[in-house]
Amino acid sequence: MKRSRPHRGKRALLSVLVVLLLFVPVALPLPLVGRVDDFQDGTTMAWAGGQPAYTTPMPVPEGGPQGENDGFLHVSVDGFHLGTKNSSLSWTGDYLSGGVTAIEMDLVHLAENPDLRVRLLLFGPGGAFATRLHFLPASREQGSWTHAFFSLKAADLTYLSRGTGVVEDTLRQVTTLLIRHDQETPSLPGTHPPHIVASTGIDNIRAVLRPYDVAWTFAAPSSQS
Ligand SMILES: [Ca+2]
Repeated sequence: MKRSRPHRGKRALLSVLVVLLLFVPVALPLPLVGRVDDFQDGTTMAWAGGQPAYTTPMPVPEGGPQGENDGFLHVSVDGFHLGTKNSSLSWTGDYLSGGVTAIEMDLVHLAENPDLRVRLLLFGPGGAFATRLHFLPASREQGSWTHAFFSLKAADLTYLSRGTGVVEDTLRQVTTLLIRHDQETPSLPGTHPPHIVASTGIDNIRAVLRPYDVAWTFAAPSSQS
Protein backbone atom coordinates (compact mmCIF):
# COMPACT_ATOMS: atom_id res chain seq x y z
CA MET A 1 0.00 0.00 0.00
CA LYS A 2 1.38 3.36 -0.97
CA ARG A 3 2.23 5.67 1.96
CA SER A 4 0.79 9.12 2.14
CA ARG A 5 2.96 12.18 1.55
CA PRO A 6 2.19 13.67 5.02
CA HIS A 7 3.58 10.53 6.70
CA ARG A 8 6.79 10.72 4.67
CA GLY A 9 7.04 14.38 5.53
CA LYS A 10 6.93 13.68 9.27
CA ARG A 11 9.63 11.04 8.95
CA ALA A 12 11.84 13.42 7.01
CA LEU A 13 11.33 16.12 9.62
CA LEU A 14 12.18 13.65 12.39
CA SER A 15 15.36 12.65 10.57
CA VAL A 16 16.42 16.27 10.27
CA LEU A 17 15.83 16.82 13.99
CA VAL A 18 17.90 13.75 14.90
CA VAL A 19 20.78 14.95 12.73
CA LEU A 20 20.61 18.42 14.28
CA LEU A 21 20.69 16.99 17.81
CA LEU A 22 23.74 14.91 16.93
CA PHE A 23 25.71 17.94 15.78
CA VAL A 24 24.56 20.64 18.19
CA PRO A 25 27.38 21.12 20.74
CA VAL A 26 26.31 20.45 24.31
CA ALA A 27 28.36 21.97 27.11
CA LEU A 28 28.90 19.21 29.64
CA PRO A 29 30.20 20.09 33.09
CA LEU A 30 33.96 19.63 33.39
CA PRO A 31 35.42 17.73 36.33
CA LEU A 32 37.58 20.75 37.07
CA VAL A 33 34.57 23.03 37.53
CA GLY A 34 34.20 23.53 41.26
CA ARG A 35 37.28 21.43 41.91
CA VAL A 36 40.03 22.48 44.32
CA ASP A 37 43.21 20.45 44.50
CA ASP A 38 43.92 21.02 48.20
CA PHE A 39 46.01 17.87 48.82
CA GLN A 40 44.09 17.01 51.97
CA ASP A 41 43.66 13.35 50.96
CA GLY A 42 47.36 12.48 51.23
CA THR A 43 47.85 11.94 47.49
CA THR A 44 49.37 13.97 44.67
CA MET A 45 45.88 14.20 43.08
CA ALA A 46 47.38 12.93 39.78
CA TRP A 47 50.05 15.65 39.58
CA ALA A 48 53.12 13.86 38.24
CA GLY A 49 56.74 14.65 37.50
CA GLY A 50 58.10 14.80 33.98
CA GLN A 51 61.29 13.03 34.92
CA PRO A 52 60.64 10.99 38.07
CA ALA A 53 64.32 10.45 38.59
CA TYR A 54 64.73 14.19 39.04
CA THR A 55 61.34 15.62 40.01
CA THR A 56 58.87 13.60 42.06
CA PRO A 57 55.90 15.52 43.47
CA MET A 58 55.12 14.42 47.01
CA PRO A 59 52.11 15.13 49.22
CA VAL A 60 52.98 16.79 52.53
CA PRO A 61 50.37 16.52 55.33
CA GLU A 62 50.86 19.96 56.88
CA GLY A 63 52.47 23.33 56.34
CA GLY A 64 50.11 24.66 53.66
CA PRO A 65 48.78 28.25 53.64
CA GLN A 66 46.56 27.41 56.64
CA GLY A 67 49.48 25.92 58.53
CA GLU A 68 48.82 22.91 60.75
CA ASN A 69 46.89 20.05 59.10
CA ASP A 70 46.87 21.85 55.75
CA GLY A 71 48.42 19.52 53.20
CA PHE A 72 50.17 20.67 50.05
CA LEU A 73 52.17 19.33 47.11
CA HIS A 74 55.94 19.46 47.40
CA VAL A 75 57.93 19.67 44.15
CA SER A 76 61.68 19.86 44.21
CA VAL A 77 64.59 19.34 41.90
CA ASP A 78 68.36 19.27 42.25
CA GLY A 79 70.00 20.59 39.11
CA PHE A 80 67.30 19.84 36.55
CA HIS A 81 64.07 21.47 35.31
CA LEU A 82 61.29 21.78 37.85
CA GLY A 83 57.72 20.95 36.94
CA THR A 84 54.61 18.90 37.58
CA LYS A 85 51.89 18.01 35.10
CA ASN A 86 48.36 16.65 35.16
CA SER A 87 46.83 14.72 32.27
CA SER A 88 43.98 13.15 34.25
CA LEU A 89 40.29 13.71 33.58
CA SER A 90 40.31 16.23 36.43
CA TRP A 91 42.19 18.88 34.46
CA THR A 92 41.59 18.02 30.81
CA GLY A 93 38.74 18.81 28.45
CA ASP A 94 36.89 21.79 27.05
CA TYR A 95 37.89 24.85 29.06
CA LEU A 96 35.93 27.22 26.81
CA SER A 97 32.57 25.49 27.24
CA GLY A 98 33.27 25.24 30.96
CA GLY A 99 33.83 29.01 31.12
CA VAL A 100 37.36 28.67 32.53
CA THR A 101 39.15 32.02 32.26
CA ALA A 102 42.06 31.47 34.63
CA ILE A 103 43.71 29.04 36.99
CA GLU A 104 44.82 30.14 40.42
CA MET A 105 46.90 28.52 43.12
CA ASP A 106 49.00 29.18 46.18
CA LEU A 107 52.78 28.90 45.88
CA VAL A 108 55.66 29.00 48.31
CA HIS A 109 59.39 28.75 47.93
CA LEU A 110 60.71 26.25 50.42
CA ALA A 111 64.40 26.68 49.71
CA GLU A 112 65.92 30.01 48.91
CA ASN A 113 66.50 30.44 45.20
CA PRO A 114 65.92 33.88 43.65
CA ASP A 115 65.73 32.40 40.13
CA LEU A 116 62.53 30.40 40.64
CA ARG A 117 59.74 31.51 38.28
CA VAL A 118 56.48 29.57 37.98
CA ARG A 119 54.20 29.62 34.94
CA LEU A 120 51.54 27.40 33.32
CA LEU A 121 51.65 25.53 30.03
CA LEU A 122 48.63 24.01 28.29
CA PHE A 123 48.77 21.31 25.62
CA GLY A 124 46.09 20.39 23.09
CA PRO A 125 45.27 20.18 19.38
CA GLY A 126 46.19 23.85 18.93
CA GLY A 127 49.68 23.13 20.24
CA ALA A 128 51.46 24.22 23.40
CA PHE A 129 50.68 27.60 24.96
CA ALA A 130 52.33 29.27 27.97
CA THR A 131 51.01 31.98 30.23
CA ARG A 132 52.72 35.30 29.58
CA LEU A 133 53.00 35.92 33.30
CA HIS A 134 55.14 33.97 35.70
CA PHE A 135 55.18 34.28 39.46
CA LEU A 136 58.02 34.47 41.92
CA PRO A 137 56.78 32.61 45.01
CA ALA A 138 57.50 34.05 48.43
CA SER A 139 59.93 32.06 50.49
CA ARG A 140 58.86 30.26 53.63
CA GLU A 141 61.21 32.53 55.56
CA GLN A 142 59.00 35.44 54.47
CA GLY A 143 56.17 33.73 56.31
CA SER A 144 53.46 33.62 53.66
CA TRP A 145 52.40 31.93 50.46
CA THR A 146 52.00 33.75 47.14
CA HIS A 147 48.58 33.65 45.48
CA ALA A 148 49.17 33.18 41.74
CA PHE A 149 46.51 34.02 39.16
CA PHE A 150 47.20 32.71 35.65
CA SER A 151 44.86 34.25 33.08
CA LEU A 152 43.92 31.93 30.21
CA LYS A 153 42.57 34.68 27.96
CA ALA A 154 43.98 34.42 24.45
CA ALA A 155 45.90 37.70 24.84
CA ASP A 156 47.57 36.32 27.97
CA LEU A 157 48.85 33.12 26.35
CA THR A 158 51.91 32.69 24.16
CA TYR A 159 52.02 30.10 21.39
CA LEU A 160 55.06 27.85 21.59
CA SER A 161 54.89 25.01 19.06
CA ARG A 162 53.03 22.13 17.42
CA GLY A 163 49.33 21.83 16.64
CA THR A 164 47.31 24.31 14.62
CA GLY A 165 48.64 27.36 16.44
CA VAL A 166 45.08 28.42 17.28
CA VAL A 167 44.66 28.95 21.01
CA GLU A 168 40.95 28.12 20.96
CA ASP A 169 41.77 24.66 19.55
CA THR A 170 43.82 23.90 22.65
CA LEU A 171 41.40 25.50 25.11
CA ARG A 172 38.56 23.39 23.70
CA GLN A 173 40.50 20.18 24.26
CA VAL A 174 43.21 20.57 26.88
CA THR A 175 45.14 17.31 27.16
CA THR A 176 47.80 18.26 29.72
CA LEU A 177 48.27 21.07 32.22
CA LEU A 178 51.86 21.74 33.27
CA ILE A 179 53.12 23.88 36.13
CA ARG A 180 56.81 24.55 35.80
CA HIS A 181 59.73 26.80 36.45
CA ASP A 182 60.41 28.89 33.36
CA GLN A 183 62.18 32.14 32.71
CA GLU A 184 61.22 35.36 30.92
CA THR A 185 60.86 33.69 27.51
CA PRO A 186 58.85 30.46 27.67
CA SER A 187 60.87 27.43 26.66
CA LEU A 188 59.67 25.24 23.81
CA PRO A 189 58.23 21.82 24.68
CA GLY A 190 60.95 19.23 24.54
CA THR A 191 63.58 21.74 25.55
CA HIS A 192 64.65 22.43 29.08
CA PRO A 193 64.22 25.72 30.87
CA PRO A 194 67.39 26.66 32.74
CA HIS A 195 68.18 23.94 35.22
CA ILE A 196 67.68 24.87 38.83
CA VAL A 197 68.08 23.71 42.39
CA ALA A 198 64.77 24.53 44.03
CA SER A 199 62.03 23.29 46.30
CA THR A 200 58.50 24.65 46.10
CA GLY A 201 55.04 24.07 47.59
CA ILE A 202 51.75 24.17 45.64
CA ASP A 203 48.23 24.21 47.09
CA ASN A 204 44.61 25.09 46.31
CA ILE A 205 44.76 24.75 42.52
CA ARG A 206 41.41 25.77 41.09
CA ALA A 207 39.77 26.99 37.89
CA VAL A 208 38.36 30.52 37.76
CA LEU A 209 35.10 30.77 35.82
CA ARG A 210 33.29 33.58 34.06
CA PRO A 211 30.89 35.22 36.54
CA TYR A 212 27.80 33.91 34.77
CA ASP A 213 29.17 30.35 34.81
CA VAL A 214 29.71 30.33 38.55
CA ALA A 215 26.04 29.98 39.50
CA TRP A 216 25.43 26.59 37.94
CA THR A 217 28.56 25.12 39.53
CA PHE A 218 26.84 25.22 42.90
CA ALA A 219 24.44 22.61 41.54
CA ALA A 220 27.19 20.47 40.06
CA PRO A 221 28.33 17.44 42.08
CA SER A 222 31.56 17.94 43.99
CA SER A 223 34.63 16.55 42.28
CA GLN A 224 37.08 17.09 45.12
CA SER A 225 38.61 13.68 45.21
CA1 LIG B 1 45.87 22.24 51.40
